[in-house]
Amino acid sequence: MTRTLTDRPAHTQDRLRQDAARVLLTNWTGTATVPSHTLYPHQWSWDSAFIAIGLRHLSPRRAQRELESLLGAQWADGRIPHIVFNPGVPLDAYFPSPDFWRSSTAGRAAGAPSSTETSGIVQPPVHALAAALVHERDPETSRRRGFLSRIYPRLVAWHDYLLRDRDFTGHGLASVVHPWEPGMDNSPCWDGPLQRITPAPAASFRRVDLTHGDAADRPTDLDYGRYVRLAADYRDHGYRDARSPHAFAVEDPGFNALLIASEHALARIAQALGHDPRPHHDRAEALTDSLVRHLWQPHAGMFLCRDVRADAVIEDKSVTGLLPLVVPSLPQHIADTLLRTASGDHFGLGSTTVLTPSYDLLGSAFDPARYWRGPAWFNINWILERGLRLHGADSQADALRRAVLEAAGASHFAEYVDPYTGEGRGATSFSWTAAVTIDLLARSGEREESR
Ligand code: 9WN
Repeated sequence: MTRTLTDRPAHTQDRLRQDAARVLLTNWTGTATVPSHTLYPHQWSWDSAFIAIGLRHLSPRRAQRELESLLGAQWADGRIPHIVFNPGVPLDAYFPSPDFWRSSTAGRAAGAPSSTETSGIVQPPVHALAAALVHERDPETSRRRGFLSRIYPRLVAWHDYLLRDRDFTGHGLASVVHPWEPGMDNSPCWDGPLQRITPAPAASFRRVDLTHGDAADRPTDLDYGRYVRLAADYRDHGYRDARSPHAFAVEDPGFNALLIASEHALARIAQALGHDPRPHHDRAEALTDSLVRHLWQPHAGMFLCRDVRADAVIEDKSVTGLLPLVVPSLPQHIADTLLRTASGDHFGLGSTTVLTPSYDLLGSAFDPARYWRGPAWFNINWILERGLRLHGADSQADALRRAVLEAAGASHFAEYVDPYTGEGRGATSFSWTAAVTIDLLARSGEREESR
């Protein structure tokens, strides 16, 4: 049997925890944590949620501030922007920069803040889950600071925005309107819908990501041109969903599964505040029914994305279709099938892969190195570890936890890794990799807190 990190003496785990803590300390800016000082020098939405989940073990207060600073940039319509820009960072440090998004002017009618620059799109709604976990780690500090009472109405407004302004089909699910919104930018799932988008001319923008990242790992220029076109179109329609053409619109199972997990977390938050949790449970159950009715695909053995504009299923198997494992009241036969698919030939969990890949190992677009087209990501594997445990697959969850810790330490907290070898790719000292490491170490050998 291979010796794994958690079989080693405790000081190895202590060392890993210290190293991970150092990453979060170094990436802290005073109000928030950057994903990476080189590649992503601002605050990112779902990154901050995962970061808070790790930070809660180091400093519950700082974990609360991480979420509070993100929510401080929330728009009046309820959206949480995917980037909150740090005014102290030069414009040319990241593209698209604040002068591209122009949120405070172009987004004024949609309720963008006037004194903070942000992007205009969103990322997966992991925030209520993070807030509940942060509170539950240290309820005393949380109560003293009034953390939940301040954050709860904002989280409710966030979910309301998604289900009010982003339900384009009437299915009761939120759609994403840009490949950056589900957080899996370059997934082969978007190749079909993106074909319809005329790319912005290459000379009209300058990519900064290639200064820090390897071109072979990053999205192509053609894809970037399309990302820019979609974001510019949204901006030019004032970021108002009812008025925007949204040439790209997709119902993504992972995005909606995280919304469900977060709606259940809102119920826990409501309960802690002495409010009625039932409306949140009811909404979570209604969302679960819609997710199953519209995105479950028995022929694939998993959930698949839906191209809203083409009114068609996207047949690519992406790890997003396994993320509903994190939904508590999934019908048993669906949970069982998902567990089989995760460990089968397409994802190889516990057999051919070290960590769950982002995309189908057998898919023709599979690439173990290129962004979201195959590599394994640590936040995604953290979600799956949770989902496995939730559905009683404890030994698989334990094995995945050990594998995440091993790969995180060996890769110096890489942004993502080759799913077969665990070899690190992208940035190192990446914040959410360090954060989920700290969380999984803290939970090793203990029973999970309430979900
Ligand atoms: C665009 C920050 C973000 C993550 C995303 C990841 C990548 C940005 C980019 O980095 O996206 O948002 O420039 O590629 O795909 O999931 O939140 O870590």
